[in-house]
Amino acid sequence: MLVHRAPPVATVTLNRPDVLNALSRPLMDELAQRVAELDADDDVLAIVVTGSGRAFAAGADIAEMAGAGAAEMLEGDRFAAWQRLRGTKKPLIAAVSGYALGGGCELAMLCDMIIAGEDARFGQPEVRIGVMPGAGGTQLLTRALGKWQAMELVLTGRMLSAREMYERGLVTRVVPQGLHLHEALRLAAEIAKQPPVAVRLAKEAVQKAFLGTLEEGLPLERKNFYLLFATEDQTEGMRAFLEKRAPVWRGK
Ligand code: CO8
Repeated sequence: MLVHRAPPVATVTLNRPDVLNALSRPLMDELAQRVAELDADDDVLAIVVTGSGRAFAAGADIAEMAGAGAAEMLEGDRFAAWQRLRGTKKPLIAAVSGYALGGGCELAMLCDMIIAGEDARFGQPEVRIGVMPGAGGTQLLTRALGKWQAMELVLTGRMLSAREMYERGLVTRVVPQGLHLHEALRLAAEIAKQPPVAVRLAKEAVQKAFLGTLEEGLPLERKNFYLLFATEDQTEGMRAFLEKRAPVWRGK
């Protein structure tokens, strides 16, 4: 794993190109650890996750899982790293080129935004190797695409292009091949210019809209909205607007 810290942005690069960045357990544990460190780093305000070589990630490491039994899979708590990543408070941006399959597609979907090169291919091919998605694929893809389109992808294992996924709402933006990281970093820098507490609470509210009900989401949105009136950045942001000048954020 390569970590490039360039405050206010950091990039984490999956670096097993020989196996298309297959998400082995050590790789996922390291990814969760590195992202947690960046999440706790006051100087980093947005995190980009990307792949290397021909893939973002071609899924969980099949060689590692092939001989496992059900009890071993259950006891192994392989999803702890995924759960830890889901708790990331700062914006996570997936910069996808090449294959984002199985766990790779799920990792991209775990991120808050997905920037994809024209060459990106998304899919949940697990059914073709006798299993099914296990790190959120059936749930997240269904919420993103709707039942009828998600069902086709999950039951056939078909891949869709970046543009097809953009049209279906899963991809934030498609860019020419080779520019995915550049565009993701540009987006990360743009977000990093915003007041960080507002970004954090707004991310939490959008996540709630995606994962919870309207009854849960509306009160959380209101609570976070009120909470921001306790920040210096709210005072500064509104004052700067009225004084027709650029705000200077303090991050509190
Ligand atoms: N795991 C392990 N090794 C892999 C994986 C993988 N997922 N994908 C590719 N590789 C390896 C290949 O074995 C090959 O290694 P070698 O050179 O030693 O033979 C190398 O990467 C290059 O791959 P290919 O030669 O196959 O390259 P192609 O261009 O011919 O094909 C494909 C590219 C179409 C992407 C093909 O590699 C492929 O189908 N890969 C597997 C895709 C897949 O089935 N993914 C789903 C895996 S299961 C999963 O993700 C479940 C997630 C559940 C949550 C995780 C919790 C544990």
